[in-house]
Parts: sequence; structure tokens; C-alpha cells
Amino acid sequence: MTVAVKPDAFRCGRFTLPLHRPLIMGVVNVTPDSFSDGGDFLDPGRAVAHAQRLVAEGADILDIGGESSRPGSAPVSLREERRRVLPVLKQAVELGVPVSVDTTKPELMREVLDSGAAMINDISALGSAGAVDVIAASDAGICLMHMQGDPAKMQLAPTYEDVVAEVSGFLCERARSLLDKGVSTERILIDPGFGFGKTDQHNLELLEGLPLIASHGFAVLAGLSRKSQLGRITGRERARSRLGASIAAALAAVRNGASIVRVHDVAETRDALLVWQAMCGGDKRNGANSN
Ligand code: HH2
Repeated sequence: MTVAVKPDAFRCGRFTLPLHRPLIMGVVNVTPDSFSDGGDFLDPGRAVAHAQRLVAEGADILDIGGESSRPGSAPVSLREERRRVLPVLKQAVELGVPVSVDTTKPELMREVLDSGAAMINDISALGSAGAVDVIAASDAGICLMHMQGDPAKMQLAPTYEDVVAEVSGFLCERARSLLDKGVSTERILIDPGFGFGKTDQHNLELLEGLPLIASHGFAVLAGLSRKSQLGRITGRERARSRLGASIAAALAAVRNGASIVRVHDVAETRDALLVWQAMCGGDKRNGANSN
């Protein structure tokens, strides 16, 4: 296996974020139906206040989403997603950290990049027609996430022969399509998409396989925060009560090579990562920055 050198930094818009320590992406869901905090921040004022709080707590990146992708969720129209995201984005870009928008719609990608977003987080890995070109024509960062199927049906019967090889191969192919269009490696994040068309066993194999996924030379983002598998492991039904579980999962992901963790609870994750790094020196695999 060839181990490519991991980028030293993630570049998105006017920002360059060094990757010598794990970064935290704080989630701002401007939705009525997100699986863990649906409705809490649908009001733009509350969403902006939440974004401010996440930055004060140590978020390195904010991720604003206007469409839930929880299993069984229905798609939202462009008009509605726009209505939810844009007012929050316009204020969030003043907070001093890069703002990502979690969307699969190329029209919205173009508009949010024009309004100051530094990054796009696409759970369909730029699968919509024209999406690759929107990113290529910008200086934005991009997170390419793997999903089998779509949110409406993805958890019905996820099937793989070799989940790590298939997810890894897909992400590399999508990343290469961006490199071919002139997007630099430092602007690209890859994400195995925990819980997106995966059984619990697939998720565990992907977590274990993160070193392989991280060996392709792209920084890895991992999103495990509050996810239902953590509820099944701990017996905690309520997503909000999965804080301890989410922190453990974030540490496991970073230990296995993730450079960025996407989380709902920024302050607690930050503290856990700082203590773990101070006491354990991180881990050699994450220190792969220096490989
Ligand atoms: N998970 C969710 C949404 N977007 N993006 C990436 N890159 N990786 C993830 O794991 C990921 C993601 C689901 O979490 P959340 O946004 O809190 O829920 P919902 O989709 O219900 O809004």
C-alpha cells in the first residue's frame, strides 16, 4: 500500500487551516427535522446565536445545513433550502472562521460561495450535474462524502462486498475528478459517511479502515456525533444524551487518521481532544501529518 503524504493544511476560500492538530467542524442545522436538534435553530436569530456560541467554544469551521439527511428524510426544495440557509450564512461569515454549507444543490452552492461561504460539504460527493464545475470555478474547500443510495432509503438494506475498499475507491475517484479540473489536494476532504447507507458493522469496519482511507493523500473528515449507532451501543435513545459516546467516537476517528471531526458539541469535544493529545501525544496515525 502506498502511503501518500497527508496535506499540511486545508485550504478553503481565504482561509488556510493547518492540520497539525485535529480540527472541529461545528454543526448548525437550520432545519425543522434534523435527527438530533431538529427545530432548535430553524429561527435565523437562534441559528446565528448558536453559530456564535460554537465559535466561542472553539469551532474551527461552521457547517450550516438547511436540509436534513437523516434516514427516511424527504428532500427539500431549492427555494426552501435557500430560505433557511442564506440569512444565517450572511451573518455567520462575519464570525471569523470558515463557513461551510451542507448541500447537494449546485445552484445553492454557487449562491452561497458568492455570499462568502468558504467551503461546500456535499453528502452526495458532487453527484449532481454541474456540481464539480461549481467547485472547480471557485477557490472553495470541498468535503466529498460517501453515501449508498439516498437518505429516504439508504438504511433499508445497505450492501457491500468490501465496504472499506468500495468507499475508499469511490472517494478517490471523486477526488480525482476534481484534481483533473485543477482543484488542489489541499482543498479536498474525504468522508466515509458514517450511517449513510451503512449497517453498524459497516460503520465499525470503516472506522477501523480509516488509516487506509487517510493513506490516499486527502485529509479525512469524520461525522459520528450523536449518530444512532452510538445510541445502540450505549442504550441511549435520545440523540442529545449521546455526548460521552460522541466524544469517544471522535477520539477513535482522530486516532485512526481523521483530521477533522464534525460535531454538535464543540466545547466538550475540544476539551477531550486537547487532553487526549496532551496525555497521549495524539497517535502516530494522526501524526501521519509528518509522514
Ligand atoms: N452527517 C450528517 C449531515 N451531514 N456531512 C458530512 N460530511 N459527514 C457526515 O457524517 C454528515 C454530514 C447528519 O448529521 P446532522 O446534520 O446533525 O443531521 P441531519 O442530516 O438530520 O440534519
